[in-house]
Amino acid sequence: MPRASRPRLVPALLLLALGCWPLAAGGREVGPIVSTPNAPILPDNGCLDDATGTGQGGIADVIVVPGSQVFLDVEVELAITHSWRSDLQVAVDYSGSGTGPIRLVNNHDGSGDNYYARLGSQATVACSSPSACGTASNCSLPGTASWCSPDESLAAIIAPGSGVWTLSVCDRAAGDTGTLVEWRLDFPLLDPVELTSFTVE
Ligand SMILES: [Ca+2]
Ligand SMILES: [Ca+2]
Repeated sequence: MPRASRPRLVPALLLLALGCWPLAAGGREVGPIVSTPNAPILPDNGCLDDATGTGQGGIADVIVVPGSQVFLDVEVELAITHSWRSDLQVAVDYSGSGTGPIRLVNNHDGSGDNYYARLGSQATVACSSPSACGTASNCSLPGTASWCSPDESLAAIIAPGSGVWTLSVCDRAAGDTGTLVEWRLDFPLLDPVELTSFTVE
């Protein structure tokens, strides 16, 4: 799967200043860390007027990343079956950040089935785009997940890593339902960190 590459100096320097460093190095990727709840997204039309799309009123599932790991980036992969994709509202919340829930998906496409996508801040195509999950023909089959950017950027999480990650999914309209089959966290490495010369006094 293609990846845009771009050094992110500011987070790297921030991590240095905090005395931490991503455990992974040398071009590897950490993950995926997988949860397979295989749970129905209940209830139908159950977002409880959740206009912000943070999954309120649906189901929640948790991944706990152990240890004291800190990374530069995070991606969330979704495997959801549904008979009317635009019913879905999805958000992720990380205990280690002060951002609150980050809205990943809200009202993408119309009647298209299912939602298979890998959501990352480095992707240049929005998941709501017709070339990603915005048409009935894309984003619908296992193993063909689009790599695309969510509604709100995961880059808001400055130092993703260890802690509790909660995915919330709800269904915002009556008539069709679905199931959260699986979701994954990935901590991809960006380009090798480029450090320009600087002095510490
Ligand atoms: Ca449909
Ligand atoms: Ca529905």
